Amino acid sequence: MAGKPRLYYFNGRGRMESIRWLLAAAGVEFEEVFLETRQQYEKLLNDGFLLFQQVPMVEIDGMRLVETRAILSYIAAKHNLYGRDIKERAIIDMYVEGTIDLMAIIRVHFKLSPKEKEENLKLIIERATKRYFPVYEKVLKDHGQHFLLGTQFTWADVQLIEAILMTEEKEPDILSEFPSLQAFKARICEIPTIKKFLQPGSQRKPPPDEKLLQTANRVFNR
Ligand code: GSH
Repeated sequence: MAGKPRLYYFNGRGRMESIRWLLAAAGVEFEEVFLETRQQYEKLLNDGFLLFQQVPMVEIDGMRLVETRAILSYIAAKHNLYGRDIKERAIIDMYVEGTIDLMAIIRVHFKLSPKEKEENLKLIIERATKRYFPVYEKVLKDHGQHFLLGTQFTWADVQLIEAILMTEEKEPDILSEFPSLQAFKARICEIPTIKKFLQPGSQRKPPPDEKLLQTANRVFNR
C-alpha cells in the first residue's frame, strides 16, 4: 500500500472531487481505481476495505481511509494546509463547511427534472450570492491579503476555488458583484499546482452526467 495515494471512486466528481483537488493543490501525485461494476464494489466490501460500506475510500500512508471530511483533513494536516494552531483549524473548518454546503446543492443538480433544475438553480444563486460568497468576499477585502487565512495558503482556499468554479459552471456571472473573489480566483488559478490541475488531461473530472448516474446505480444495485 506504500507509494502514491490510491483513490477508489467512480470516474466522476461526486464526493471524491474535493480530495482530488486537495491532493493536486498540495502537489501530490495519486492513482485512481474507478468503480464500474457491482463485482468491484462487492470485492471491496468482502475484503473489509470500506469501513461504512461507502466510498470515497483512499489508501494512503498504510491506511484505508473513508469519510470525505476525515480524508480531507488528514491530507490538509499532512501537507501543512490546515493552519498553525487549533484556532486557525476551527476557522478553516468553518470556511470549508460553507463551501461543502454550497457544493452539495450543486452536486445534485444534474439528477433533477427540468422543473426541479429551475428551482435548484435559483437556490444555488441565492445561497452563493446571499449566504456564502459575501462572507468570503468580506474576509478577503477586510484583510487585503491573498488567501482566506491571510498570507497562508490553506485547504479553505482550495475548497473555495473549487466551489467558485462549480458555481460558475451553473451561473457564469456569479462573481460579478464580488471583486475580491474575482481577484482571488485569478490568483489561485495561477498557483502552479492548481494551474496544472486545471489543464485538460489532468485528473480533474468533468461535470456529472447521466452515464455517471447509471454507473453508480449499477455499482450500488439501485
Ligand atoms: N459520509 C460519507 C462521506 O462523506 O464520505 C458519505 C459517503 C457516501 O454517501 N458515499 C456514497 C456511497 O458509497 C457514494 S458518493 N453510497 C453507497 C451506500 O451508502 O451504500
